[in-house]
Amino acid sequence: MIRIVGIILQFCALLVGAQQLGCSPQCAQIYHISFNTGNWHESVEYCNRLGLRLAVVDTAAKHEAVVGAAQTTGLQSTGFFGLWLGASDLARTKTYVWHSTGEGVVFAKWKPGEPTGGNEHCLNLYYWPAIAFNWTWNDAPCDTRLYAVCESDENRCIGWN
Ligand SMILES: [Ca+2]
Repeated sequence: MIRIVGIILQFCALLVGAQQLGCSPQCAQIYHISFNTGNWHESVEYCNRLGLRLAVVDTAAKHEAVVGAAQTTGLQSTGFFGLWLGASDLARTKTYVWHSTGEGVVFAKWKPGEPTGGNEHCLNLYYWPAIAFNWTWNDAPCDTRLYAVCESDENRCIGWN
């Protein structure tokens, strides 16, 4: 038994050593941003086709990570950039739920005054400074055409250096 534990510890030490030497791949990507726009349902389907899901952004850290991934595309340079996130209130109006987990939206980064409701039932992230959206959340009509933010189902790495 002691011998087995010793072998496991040696193996772990080798792995740590390899990482320190840069021998093992480093995670470079948690989120995938679509190359084209689509409505909210198309975006759900797009992520699913990749074996991913529309992003569940249930913590401030994940929100910041999504914003960081979006910024690397450079698409915000036009002054307008909208991305679908994985929640809606389509099942019950005014109750936002993360589509792929069934969990209610608790952490939120709504722009003050949002969600406005009406015919707007799908959650998106906007960079649209002309109307005071600075990487903040909005409810939009689900047929609006925006980019998708996809992630793995456990917020795992999907791209390596
Ligand atoms: Ca709205």
